[in-house]
This record gives sequence, C-alpha cells and structure tokens, in this order.
Amino acid sequence: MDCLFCKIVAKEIPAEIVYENDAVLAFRDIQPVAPTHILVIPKKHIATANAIDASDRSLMGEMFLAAKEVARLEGLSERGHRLVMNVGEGGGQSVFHIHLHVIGGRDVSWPPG
Ligand code: DGP
Repeated sequence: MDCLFCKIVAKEIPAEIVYENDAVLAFRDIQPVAPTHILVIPKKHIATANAIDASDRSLMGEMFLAAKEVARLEGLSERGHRLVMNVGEGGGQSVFHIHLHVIGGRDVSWPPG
C-alpha cells in the first residue's frame, strides 16, 4: 500500500520517533506549527476517522493514551496542549492514515483556522 505513514511504521522512511508500542507510533511532524508538534498514529492502516468501525474501539483508546504519554514526555501536561484530528479533505486532512496531532509549547487560539 502506498501510504506515507505506513512507510514510517515499517521504518522505510525515517522519522523522529518519540513513543512506540505494539499498537501505535508517535513521531515529530515534519512541518511543526508549534514548538512541540507530534503525530500519533495507529500501526494499522485506517484512512480517516470516518473509516473506523467497532473493531477499532480499543485502538482509538490506545491513540489517546499514547497522546497523553507523549504530552507527559514532552512536558506539556501541566500547561495544557491541543489534540487535533483533521478528517477528510474538507477537514484539512492531507495524509490519509488517521492521526492525532499533539500540539503544544505556545498559546493557542479558538476557533482554529
Ligand atoms: P493532516 O494535514 O492533518 O493530514 O496532517 C499531516 C501532517 O503530516 C502534516 O502536519 C505534515 C506531516 N507530514 C507530512 N509528511 C510527513 C513526513 O514525511 N514525515 C513527518 N514526520 N511528517 C509528515
């Protein structure tokens, strides 16, 4: 499958990995929008949040637990940070392997752009 993030999971494309377990991988975004910008992805290929099904229930939980651990490792937990998931082209998604953005280290505003 020609998926960029599957290639990062397979270690065919290098990435700065900050956290990994059997189910998920977290690595630094190549185009950071904040001092800390990390992507949390499942190792299983799922294109978007619109493609999950009931069998992915626990895997989605793994993503949030990993995001929490990444925030702790990066020193973001106390100050707070932002978790973002863009869904589909209209939602700003550009890589079609589901991912959570962990963004922190600066003030953020609402609503997002
Ligand atoms: P989204 O627009 O929500 O689909 O976010 C995709 C993110 O992926 C975007 O912030 C840039 C990042 N990205 C794209 N290509 C690469 C890559 O080859 N390596 C890494 N580490 N990040 C990438």
